[in-house]
Amino acid sequence: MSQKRVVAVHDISCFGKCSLTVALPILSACGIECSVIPTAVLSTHTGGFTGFTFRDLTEDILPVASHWRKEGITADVFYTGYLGSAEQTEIVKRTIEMLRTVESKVIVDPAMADFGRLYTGFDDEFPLSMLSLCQSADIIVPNITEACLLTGMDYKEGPYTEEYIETLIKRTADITGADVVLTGVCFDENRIGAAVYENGEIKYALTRRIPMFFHGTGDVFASAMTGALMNDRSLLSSVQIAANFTKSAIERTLEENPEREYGVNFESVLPDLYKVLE
Ligand code: PXL
Repeated sequence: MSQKRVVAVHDISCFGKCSLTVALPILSACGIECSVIPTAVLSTHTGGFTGFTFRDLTEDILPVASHWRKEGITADVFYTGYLGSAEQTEIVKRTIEMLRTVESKVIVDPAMADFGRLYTGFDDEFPLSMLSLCQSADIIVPNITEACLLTGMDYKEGPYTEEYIETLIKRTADITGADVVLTGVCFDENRIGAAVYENGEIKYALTRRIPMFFHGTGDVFASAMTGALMNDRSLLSSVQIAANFTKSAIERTLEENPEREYGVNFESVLPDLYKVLE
């Protein structure tokens, strides 16, 4: 069987371990060829830093796609994350339409918000544009805040009731037409993970909860999930692998000197991910 290829469409945050600087090493460790379409270059990510630079690469996206199309370059999976503007969501949708085959899958992480708030730089109209991209996806990976912004449901802090999570995930699936992996799901103080909505059924993949927030863990999770899926694991099994991997990366970071804005030490646990998928 030939090596599978993913096209990862995210920004490059030059410092801070998220988006492409996380997706590339994790997908490579999963044995997947990771081609990239960078959406922007920032000096750091936008959470917890001020004064970051932001080079918008919107103008480059369609020319990259046109060149690839001429070369006959396509992918098994298109995996999108942080996009710099509403205009970019439309352009990324067109890019995927230009390059995909009927067999290609589309995974969208609507990376735009957390803790009930949009990330710095996005206005209140942005979630509507992201919804449109989610509607062209096979699988989406929102956190609770993002699912609330996509559906218009009220954001609540955890721990959650099963009723809240099940209503939120069903509404997200209904409005997008995609399978949904809802992250940040916790029913008590001890366990956290994701809910999976697939074929009308809800299942959970939880792991030990570490009561600390680290930046970039959503990207670590979604990249590991994509890598596991591309190694022919089921969606639920991929989500459990990704939850365990993210938890191990957080544990490793805590053992060292935890610096909140600097992301997690996923590099040290990459060999475990590789072994699980072998
Ligand atoms: O991890 C999500 C993310 C990706 N890229 C940039 C971000 C963030 C979250 O804040 O700012 C630039």
